[in-house]
Amino acid sequence: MAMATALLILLFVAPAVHAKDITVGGNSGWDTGFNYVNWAATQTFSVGDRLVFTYGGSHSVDLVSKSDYDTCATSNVMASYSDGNTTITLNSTGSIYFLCPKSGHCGQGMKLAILVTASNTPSTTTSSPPPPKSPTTNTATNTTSPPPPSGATGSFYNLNILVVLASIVLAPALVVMG
Ligand SMILES: *[C@@H]1O[C@H](CO)[C@@H](O)[C@H](O)[C@H]1NC(C)=O
Ligand SMILES: *[C@@H]1O[C@H](CO)[C@@H](O)[C@H](O)[C@H]1NC(C)=O
Ligand SMILES: *[C@@H]1O[C@H](CO)[C@@H](O)[C@H](O)[C@H]1NC(C)=O
Ligand SMILES: [Cu+2]
Repeated sequence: MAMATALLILLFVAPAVHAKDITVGGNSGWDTGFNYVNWAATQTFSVGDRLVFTYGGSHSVDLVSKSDYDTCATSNVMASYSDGNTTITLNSTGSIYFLCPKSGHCGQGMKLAILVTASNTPSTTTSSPPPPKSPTTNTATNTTSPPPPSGATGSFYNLNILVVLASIVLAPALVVMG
């Protein structure tokens, strides 16, 4: 019961810690007159997080190469957005670069470089272990099935060892209790 509760709590908490939405520039959004280098240094970006760019009609968001980022060029634009509320899912680790292609804006600091790191939250492997194989499933579906393979014999053997160990550990306790 305690085990089940612990698992439930894990499953409940994990998604909250997992992916997060990060509004670029915080309350300032995506605009001129803001230092995105300083801002990015205060954030952590992990795979699965989402960048949200919020901006008015006088701005856009271009996903660019490092050299374009460095020189405020738009010769290598990989994606371009101008909907005013652009959500970018960070799919992979490594650096990713954005800039505003509107005239002069990038030069005024409207550019963003971030380093995406691997998600360091507990993965699904820890929160949901695969259910143990049940040796009864084979026999239930086919009454004429051959004896279970050696794997099942092994687990039966292990079970016996467990029972023996349990009796060794529990016997003195039972004596004390009795
Ligand atoms: C912007 O997009 C995000 C996520 O896609 C959404 O949650 C939010 O409501 C949107 N905001 C506006 C003003 O449309
Ligand atoms: C992340 O993957 C989604 C779905 O495949 C895709 O639409 C999106 O463009 C990707 N994000 C980046 C930054 O490449
Ligand atoms: C039951 O197992 C036997 C022996 O492996 C097999 O020949 C037979 O086809 C199986 N029957 C069904 C319904 O799976
Ligand atoms: Cu702009």
